[in-house]
Amino acid sequence: MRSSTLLLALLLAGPAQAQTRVSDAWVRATVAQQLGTGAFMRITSAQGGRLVAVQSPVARIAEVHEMTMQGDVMAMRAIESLELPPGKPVVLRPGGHHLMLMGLKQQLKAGDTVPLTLVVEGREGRRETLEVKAVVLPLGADAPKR
Ligand SMILES: [Cu+2]
Repeated sequence: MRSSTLLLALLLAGPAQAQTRVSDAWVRATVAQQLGTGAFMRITSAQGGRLVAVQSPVARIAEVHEMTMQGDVMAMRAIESLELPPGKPVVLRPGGHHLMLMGLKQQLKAGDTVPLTLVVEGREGRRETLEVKAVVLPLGADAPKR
């Protein structure tokens, strides 16, 4: 009994738990001198959680953004966290929730790969770190063709 409890604890604590999955990650290409762009993807959290932090080596600042109406104008703003309901994919896409990369250190060209680190806080406050490789798609891209 005791050893199986320990084993379960190790399994739950191990890096292989991967309760959250990211797919179809992409970043919109930039032109020279452009300082910000969006990153988009599908996130599925098996047990539910919240996306609480984002980082990328290509950007000085990375935030989770939502779109809101301010009068007649669509605007975006940073949010503290993004709710990930259990088992239900959350799609980040142009015009909706997205990750904002700001203070870009380099131009992002179509075909490049951008590393992103996502931190998801699960129930009981346990944090999961996801390393994501996002492909850079051309400026006019809307979503990856599958
Ligand atoms: Cu934004």
